[in-house]
Amino acid sequence: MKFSAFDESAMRRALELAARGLYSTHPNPRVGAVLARDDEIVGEGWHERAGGPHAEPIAIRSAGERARGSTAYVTLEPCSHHGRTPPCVDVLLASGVRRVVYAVGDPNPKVNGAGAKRLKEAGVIVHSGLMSTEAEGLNAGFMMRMRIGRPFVRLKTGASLDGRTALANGASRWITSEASRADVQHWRAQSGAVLTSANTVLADDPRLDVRIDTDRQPLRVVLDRRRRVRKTAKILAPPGDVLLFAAANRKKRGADEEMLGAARIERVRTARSNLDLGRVMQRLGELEVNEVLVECGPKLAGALFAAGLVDEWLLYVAPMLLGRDAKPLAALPRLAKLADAPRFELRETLTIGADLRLRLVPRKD
Ligand code: AOF
Ligand code: ZN
Repeated sequence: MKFSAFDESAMRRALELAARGLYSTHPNPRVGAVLARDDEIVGEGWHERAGGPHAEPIAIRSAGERARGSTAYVTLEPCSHHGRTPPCVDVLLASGVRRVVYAVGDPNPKVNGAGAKRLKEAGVIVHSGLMSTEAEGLNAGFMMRMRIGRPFVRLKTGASLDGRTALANGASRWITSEASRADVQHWRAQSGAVLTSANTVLADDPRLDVRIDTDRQPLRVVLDRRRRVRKTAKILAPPGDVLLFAAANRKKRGADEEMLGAARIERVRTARSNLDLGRVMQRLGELEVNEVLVECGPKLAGALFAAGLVDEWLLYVAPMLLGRDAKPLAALPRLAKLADAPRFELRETLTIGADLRLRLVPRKD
């Protein structure tokens, strides 16, 4: 066995440290590092924000002279490139670390194995794969963006026991309890962008901002194919940037940047008279969004499921009934047979205030 019980506990600690950057490292990954000698932790560090130091140099500095001959536990493969900061590999080598254990490789094309290679070439013992599932989970968005160019998409919906999300007249606010709405704040805070549709903006006029104590607001994104959102919509008000996606129009194509108040408008092509959701997500990837939280009604939810663009689904269930005239969770084409029904794996259930929160992932088979 490559890893001892101490290795595991040190990596667990590094993951704990990495998680401190949950709301702040965007667009960088959350990374933690621990230095240990003779099964004793002698240094700790975590990456707080892009532009600031990486986890490894902080841990090395906190260990001082004790870094020499130590083992470094890092939740991500140490970087080998000159970015906003110098390569961590150089810092590790200069410090005299003897062994490096990392959880997962860094899929950033600028690193992608080169960090591990340089350490090995310099004679450092390198082991990887310890607690890789946990480390992947912490940076699911960064990993996905680096690998396939688009962000990790998390859909959030609130529904009644009978799976209804809004009355027929559109009224949908306050179905779930205040505790659930407070919980949603944490998911927004860890997202690079929060996305909704013009339908939701017109029906609910949400702000979709973060109101817990963080100094970063996610980009707010509205899919507004037909430019129905007005300047007075609350989502356009500060704080934070707003981006509207509208249908590409062949006629007027000026060089001028289109704006709606302070919000920027970008044009994307349509696919079967809806905005091409794959394109939208790819564009958000280009804008360095790692995680998108989608808060929307049945139409967009259905389209995202149909496009295979939901990576995780947070479903808050309120103990109430809304009846069959109320709106469903997702507008899907009529199913001819049960075998065609989209199915999910239940990853977690949690009681939140008076509600139940389900965390689901689409079943791939
Ligand atoms: C590490 N340790 O703590 C982090 C790493 O612009 P920079 O210089 O901050 O570089 C960002 C890239 O470095 C990021 O895309 C990812 O590949 C890696 N992040 N690497 O060894 C860290 N945050
Ligand atoms: Zn680094």
